[in-house]
Amino acid sequence: QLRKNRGISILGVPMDLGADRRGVDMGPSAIRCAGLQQRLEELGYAVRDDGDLIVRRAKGYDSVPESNLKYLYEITRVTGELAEAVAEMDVRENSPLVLGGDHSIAIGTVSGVIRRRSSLGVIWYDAHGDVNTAETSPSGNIHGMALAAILGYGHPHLTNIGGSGPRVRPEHTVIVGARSLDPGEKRFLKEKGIAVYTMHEIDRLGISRVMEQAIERASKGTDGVHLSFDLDGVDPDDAPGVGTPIPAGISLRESLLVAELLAESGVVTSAEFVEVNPALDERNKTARAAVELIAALMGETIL
Ligand code: HAR
Ligand code: MN
Ligand code: MN
Ligand code: MN
Repeated sequence: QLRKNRGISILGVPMDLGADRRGVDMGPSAIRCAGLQQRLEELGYAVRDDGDLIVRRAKGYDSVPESNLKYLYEITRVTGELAEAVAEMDVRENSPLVLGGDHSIAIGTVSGVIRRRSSLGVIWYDAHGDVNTAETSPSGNIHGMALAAILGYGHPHLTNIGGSGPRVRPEHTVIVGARSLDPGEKRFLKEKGIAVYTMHEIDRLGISRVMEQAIERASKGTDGVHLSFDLDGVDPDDAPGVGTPIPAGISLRESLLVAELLAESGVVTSAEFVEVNPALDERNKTARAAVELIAALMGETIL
């Protein structure tokens, strides 16, 4: 649990290669600038900032021949390192809090977390599904393939990062906030029976009931839940600093309730906040939203 008797280890992954658009590499720095560490210390946590991993700036697309997987080798290397670093954090009894970077880093975070647990649930908070493979991806951008890789689908380079085999089972995987899914992703999600709470379900049921169901599904029969929070799940009016904004999203207000409900449930054991792009932001608004969300997730309440 993300409890006050545990420490928090922050690790930044300044990578934008999976998004193939400059800017998200500045995400960790922007979130730190927005006052993350102090905020968590005020909540009573022992916070350790492990700094950033090193990401090499590529000259061109490095990939296997005949593949549309952009920057496959460097992404594989960095996420492999991330898996090791995260596994090490758990050894020290610290809850991992990873700052992205583009969403491809989730492959590394989850692969590191799973080493210490027999089974993990994942809540994937995102406007997108990120369940493409090389075959279905319209872009070749690996951030759109991260959840598929975690579930064991995709190019072997991606599915074998920091381990092998599926890291998470479809019945323990929940997507919240989806509103932009490619045709191949829709097929994949239906075929695997993954719970997807799109904006339609959120509007019909309300975010509170959606989260009740999401928490139940991700935590039942698992010994931990990972929150993979893509800031583009939040409505672009509240979080404009993201690479692929999709309108009609979850408000910051509802998103804060999501974080508070997760804190109340006590099931979350690790988290990452990704896709903050300061180059597209308005006065660091999106990074500041990320800090608000992280504080709520860690137990901050209004009263
Ligand atoms: N589905 C599209 C693709 O695969 C776009 C998804 C990427 N955007 C993200 N990921 N930020 O959540 O290219
Ligand atoms: Mn994503
Ligand atoms: Mn997204
Ligand atoms: Mn189960």
